[in-house]
Amino acid sequence: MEYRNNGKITSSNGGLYSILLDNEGTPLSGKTVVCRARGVFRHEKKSPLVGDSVGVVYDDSSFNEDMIPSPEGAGIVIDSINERYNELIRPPLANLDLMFVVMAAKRPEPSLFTADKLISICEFNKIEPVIVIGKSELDPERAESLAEVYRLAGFRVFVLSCFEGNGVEEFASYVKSALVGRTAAFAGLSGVGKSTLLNLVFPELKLSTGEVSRKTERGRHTTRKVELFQSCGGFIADTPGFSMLDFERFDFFSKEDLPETFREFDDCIGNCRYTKCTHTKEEGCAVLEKLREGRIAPSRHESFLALYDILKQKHSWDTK
Ligand SMILES: Nc1nc2c(ncn2[C@@H]2O[C@H](COP(=O)(O)OP(=O)(O)OP(=O)(O)O)[C@@H](O)[C@H]2O)c(=O)[nH]1
Ligand SMILES: [Mg+2]
Ligand SMILES: [Zn+2]
Repeated sequence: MEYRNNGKITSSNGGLYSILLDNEGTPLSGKTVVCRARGVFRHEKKSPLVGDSVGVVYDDSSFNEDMIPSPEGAGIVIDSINERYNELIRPPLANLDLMFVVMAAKRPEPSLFTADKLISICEFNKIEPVIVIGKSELDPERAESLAEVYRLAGFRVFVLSCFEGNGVEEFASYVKSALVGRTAAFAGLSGVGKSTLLNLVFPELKLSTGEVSRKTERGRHTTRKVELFQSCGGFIADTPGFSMLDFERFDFFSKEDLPETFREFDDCIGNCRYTKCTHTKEEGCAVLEKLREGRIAPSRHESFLALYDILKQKHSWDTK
């Protein structure tokens, strides 16, 4: 007999996907199966992503008499991918609602540009960014000044230290309530402490954590793959930390879309002297005025300029 069941992809490994099947009353409902996708997805260049909601087809040969699914997915296949409401290239995830953008006060040195780029990508994709400044005990003043940059822009910000524990409880209760019915991910540079923090909030995960090199002060890419865990009525993902380099290499949206991904520009848009104002250097620009008044953090506007430059070049390649 053939069965059809929907589910969510929680991890992928060399073309094999782990899928948590929804409760739909088929023999394997509620269980995690491992399987491949139909070849047609390869031709369509639309491979399944972690976070995808998919339709799975299987038959009686796919499980034994104890209802244990076949480990390598014999007889089970991903038959359809439901429409995504968003998808990210890095971290590779679909259908994300919430992103914890994690930075360390120190070790590794925070990269505001990387954080701001990640935030813009989230905003463009309607993913709510929440800012986490970790390792605060290493430099409490720096942690506070970073937090101020993002509070000023209107984000929810948590300052915490996994080592000393301050701020962790408040963060844990926020995560647990925010997760209900949603999918969230932790992202940031390698070594900022994403897996360490996830282990504190969800001790049952027992994720591996790594060191930060003393010499380069960079993380060692301990987390190697994106994996979703079910908790508090939702899903949470740990992701591999990126290095600054690999994060710079992909393009995202057009420069015309950039201003709306800076939420502190919202009340300025439409109030500039020129309707085609780029908010980079024009006279009578409402964004630049708000910046001068100290109501936009200088680092945020610098990131805007840097992203604008990248997107401008992208446009000239596209039209060549
Ligand atoms: N000083 C200090 N170190 C911390 C804190 N939290 C985590 N660390 C350390 O930072 C290092 C990196 O932590 P991980 O949790 O592996 O970092 P990650 O962001 O998951 O790194 P990747 O998996 O490589 O992306 C480890 O040595 C942790 O012990 C903290 O609050 N303070
Ligand atoms: Mg990790
Ligand atoms: Zn302007």
